[in-house]
Amino acid sequence: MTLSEFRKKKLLYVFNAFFDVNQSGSIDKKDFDLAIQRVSDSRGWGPDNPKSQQAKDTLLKVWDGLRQRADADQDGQISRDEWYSMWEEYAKNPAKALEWQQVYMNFIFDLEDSSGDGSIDENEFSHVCSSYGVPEAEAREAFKKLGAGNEVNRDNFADLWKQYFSSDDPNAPGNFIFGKTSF
Ligand SMILES: [Ca+2]
Ligand SMILES: [Ca+2]
Repeated sequence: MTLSEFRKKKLLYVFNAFFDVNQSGSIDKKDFDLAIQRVSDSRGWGPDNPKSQQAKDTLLKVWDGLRQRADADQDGQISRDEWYSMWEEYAKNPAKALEWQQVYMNFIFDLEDSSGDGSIDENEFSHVCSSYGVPEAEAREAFKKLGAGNEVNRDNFADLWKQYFSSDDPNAPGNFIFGKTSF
């Protein structure tokens, strides 16, 4: 299954908005250092806060897993093409996601579930999506398009996540899981 242009656009959005934080055109350790800082700042966690340390451990684990799997030419950078081919592999069998992909999905879920009650509501969702650059009104519309009602629990989230990264259907509800309504 080759990567459609539509799926490439979705993958590129996540690459740019969530991973290539310093907008250098590739993903490396520096992006993760910035991401860790950004998450702690947005939550108001000081460096001594255990949650800050936890976010750091999680994101460094993600970077390690990503680098080991995706950095085909081993130059310490994940290029766009390396990113695409990794997700192309994922889409062949989303049920067998790599460990870092699961860790990252749970990290984003926990980030959005700021009240920690095990589900994400529209306010929590739009708050996090807009911190990654999506206009709030668009994120609110995206939340409705997820078709999950008022709350998205972790199981729904996992199903929608799989659709985002593997579906070519422009109407799949999972396309909206990062708050974008069009690509
Ligand atoms: Ca970068
Ligand atoms: Ca590389």
